[in-house]
Order: sequence, then structure tokens, then C-alpha cells
Amino acid sequence: MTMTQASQIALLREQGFVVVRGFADAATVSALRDISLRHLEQAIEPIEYEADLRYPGAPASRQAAGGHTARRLLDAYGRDPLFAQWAASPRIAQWLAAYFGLARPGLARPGLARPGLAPVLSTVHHNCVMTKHPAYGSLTGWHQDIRYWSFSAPELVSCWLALGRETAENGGLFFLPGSHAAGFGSEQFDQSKFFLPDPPANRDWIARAVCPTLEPGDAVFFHCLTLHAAQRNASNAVKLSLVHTYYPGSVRPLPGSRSASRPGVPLAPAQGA
Ligand SMILES: O=C(O)CCC(=O)C(=O)O
Repeated sequence: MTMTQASQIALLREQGFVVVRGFADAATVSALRDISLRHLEQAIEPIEYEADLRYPGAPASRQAAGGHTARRLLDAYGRDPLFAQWAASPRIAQWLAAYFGLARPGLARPGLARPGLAPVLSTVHHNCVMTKHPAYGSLTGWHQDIRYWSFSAPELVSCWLALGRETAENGGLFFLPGSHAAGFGSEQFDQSKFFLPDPPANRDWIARAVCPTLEPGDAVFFHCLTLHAAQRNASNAVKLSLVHTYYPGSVRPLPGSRSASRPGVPLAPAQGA
């Protein structure tokens, strides 16, 4: 059954994430995937390497075996016009204008979006092709993306586009439904702001984890407070996802912060939004 956009938006508000099936067409996915593979093969900078982050499973350094395994092809918006077109596409503009314009009742922090303000693409956060390689690709613990971001309000939403199939086995994202509205205490996180696995209250949350299988062209929209995590890639093929983050025009990156270090891109007002 196809969900209406209103139902998708309601689900994003309620559970902190929503899968939108077939969000990008096959030709678009194929073109974005081809560029991603070419940039990976040619190691076109800027790249964040697994060895730089050192999450569990990553090589210890760039000199170690697998040390040049990419984790993220950074600055997707700036690295190819096709990526820029996707990130600022009318498809995304319309969807997010509907979400931000309607995002009043029922949100964790209501009243932050005003109808008529165009969504803004962050060129600082995510804005990358997220890769996960079978060898040397790391796992990512439970976290909220907002942890290192600085904005006037935590009202950002990411759009994660699958450029291939994504499952629990190849390192697909797991989410904790409703966690965006939970209001966790700082004692529930470690010093790096990962959600601790052992406290009983945290275990209860983690027991609710779901990992939606994504087909190429499916997108997941998720709130910046939604806890999510991913395992290593146990398949034999690299996994590629194109990820961008957006905020409503009423929200501002805090002056002097990394979030404000590069200007955002307001999306052209979408027809009918
Ligand atoms: O692909 C993964 O391991 C998770 C990526 C992620 O959640 C992130 O980088 O914020």
C-alpha cells in the first residue's frame, strides 16, 4: 500500500523516522551511484577515512592495513552538479516544506517552524556519500546526530537515500522509534555522546530497535534527535547512501559554531508546498 505524504509526515513526527519508498527514480539512483563509485575509485577528496574516526572495526591508522578505506565522500553538494541537483531537488524541497510547514502540533519541540519559510540545506553536516565497506568498515553506536551540531533549535531532518539495497546484514541503519521525543538525561550517554548500552532504562529503549530494509531509491527521513546505529557490513559489496540534512528557515546555526562555518543553501520554494 502506498502511503500518502501526510501519513509519511505524521509517522516522522510520531516515531522520529519514516521510510519513503521509491523516493528517487531508477535513472537518478543509477547516475548518483555511478558518480559515487567513480569518486571512490579515484579517491577524490575531500574524504573522511575509517581510520580517522576509529569506530569499532576501523583500521588503527591510515598506515595500517585498510587504512585508506573511505567512510564518507564529503561535500557531496560541491563535488558534482548531479549531487547538488539531488540535494536541492524540488522533490526534497516539496517534501520538507510540507514537513516543516506542518510541523507544529505533536513535535518534541513545537512551534519552531513557520509556514512559507523554505527548507535550508546544511553544507556542513552530513552532506556526503556514506559508504560502508565489507572489510574495514566500522560499526556506529547509538547516537543522536544533533550531538555535535549547534543550532537555535533541534529541528533538523536528514534525508538518507539508498543507492543500493540496505539491510541489517550490510550495515543498514537501526532506529529507536519515539526516541526523538524522549528527553534523555546526559547520564544516559558516554563522554562521546553515545547512548550507553547497559543502563536498564537504555536497554528497554534498545530492545525496540528496528532496521527497515531499503531498496535502491528508498529514502529515510529522520529527526536529529532520533537514536540510530548501524552494524558492520557483513556482505561482500560496498554499501552507498547519499545523506543530507535540512532545517527550516526559522532555525539558525549558532554564530561562531562549526554549524555556521559554511552557508546553508535555501531550497527554491516548491510548487504546491
Ligand atoms: O552507517 C553508519 O554506520 C551510521 C552512520 C551514521 O549514523 C552517522 O554517521 O551519523
